[in-house]
Amino acid sequence: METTNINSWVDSAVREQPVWDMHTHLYAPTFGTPVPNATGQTDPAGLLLWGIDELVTYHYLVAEVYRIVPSTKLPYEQFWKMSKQQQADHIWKHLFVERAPLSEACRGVVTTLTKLGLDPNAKNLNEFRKYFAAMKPSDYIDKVMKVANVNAITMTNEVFTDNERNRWIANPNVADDPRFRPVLRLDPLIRDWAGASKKLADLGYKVTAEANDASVAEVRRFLGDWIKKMKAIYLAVSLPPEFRYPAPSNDPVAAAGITMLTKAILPTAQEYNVPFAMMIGARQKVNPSLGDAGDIGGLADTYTVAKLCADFPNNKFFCTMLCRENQHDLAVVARKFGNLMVFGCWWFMNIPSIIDEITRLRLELLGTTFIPQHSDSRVLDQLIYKWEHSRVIIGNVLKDQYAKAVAAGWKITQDNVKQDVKLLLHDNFANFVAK
Ligand code: FIX
Ligand code: ZN
Repeated sequence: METTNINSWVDSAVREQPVWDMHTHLYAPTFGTPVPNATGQTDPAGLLLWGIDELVTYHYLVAEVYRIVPSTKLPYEQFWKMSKQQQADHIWKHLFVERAPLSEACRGVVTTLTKLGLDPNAKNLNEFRKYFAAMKPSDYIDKVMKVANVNAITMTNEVFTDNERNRWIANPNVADDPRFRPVLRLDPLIRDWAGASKKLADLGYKVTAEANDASVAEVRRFLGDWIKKMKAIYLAVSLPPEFRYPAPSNDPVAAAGITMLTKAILPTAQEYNVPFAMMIGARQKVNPSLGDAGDIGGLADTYTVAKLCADFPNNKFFCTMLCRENQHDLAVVARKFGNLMVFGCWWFMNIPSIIDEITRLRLELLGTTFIPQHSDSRVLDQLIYKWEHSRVIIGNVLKDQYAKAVAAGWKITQDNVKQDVKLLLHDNFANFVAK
């Protein structure tokens, strides 16, 4: 069997297979957009971000520009007081005009503009602003999904954030857009029971600061209410590196979180037959002045994931981890538990050298029984570069793996390649969330 045939089969399969993007921070246009556009309707607190100024002020690029113009020269407060356009002009000048855009986040902006038919070599953003201002958000979503070949966008719906929750309360049909799927995001329930319980009490749930049976029952009612309201396809949390199950004995905050996880979240997830996604390893606000860009990762505990999968065999778990050193062990844990679906190259893992490494070890340990990537896009147009870049890497890894299988004597067909790619880019996720 000619390798060139197989390689061309892989190239066409990864290019032609529509992706169901399982984790993004994108929103349907009904959630409002602050971006100037052809409809003339903007909402300063709107949640759908797109266009050049949002692309260039992505928090990854804010972090990177502060490595060039330090806060001693441009105090953080001064930067955050600048308009979005002024922030974008500052970043464009220092990261794109005055030096080559070599980081993954910078190259992503270049890829996106090129794939949209724009010239990324412009010295300023004026022409790009005119291009995006002429777009209507919903039409532009269709355009981006077509260019990126993404046929479903999974949202992150932060029920503990007032701006988002109030949009759901004002319009229960706010997410009725077939291109988008809701996910109930629950971080405070596990990370900060004290804060979460105050918010729940304000919403009329009879909880107290005690993570006792009465509070657990009310949290289950809250979860049921919102799973139904959102039609959530899974529940999700981001967890710190020190997340442990069972909880350490001397940590009442962790103990309250584990109580809510084991007595409220997982039983309710099982009751509604929705998976629970754990994104583990984010140490938040280590440089709070950078806002969303101020987090780092840290070594987490894969045995905790194994114990949860073992103790809750009727729950389905997604898991991704933020530390490179956790990736091999997490794939080994997935070999032991069919109720665990490992996914994505999350955040600081989402760079070509590490995507290649993680995808290779996952294929070698798990075959095609994992989800290689999610985009984590916060700005709609990022779907274009995040999937363009990842399709190339996933394709290269698959080519090598097929070549090894063929060298071992196995005969491959083009249908096999298409089926494998469909599993990796779409069906492994679709099947895992199916009721
Ligand atoms: O917790 C999360 O969903 C993280 O993905 C985000 O908080 C993070 O800022 C991000 O966008 C990473 O890519
Ligand atoms: Zn995310």
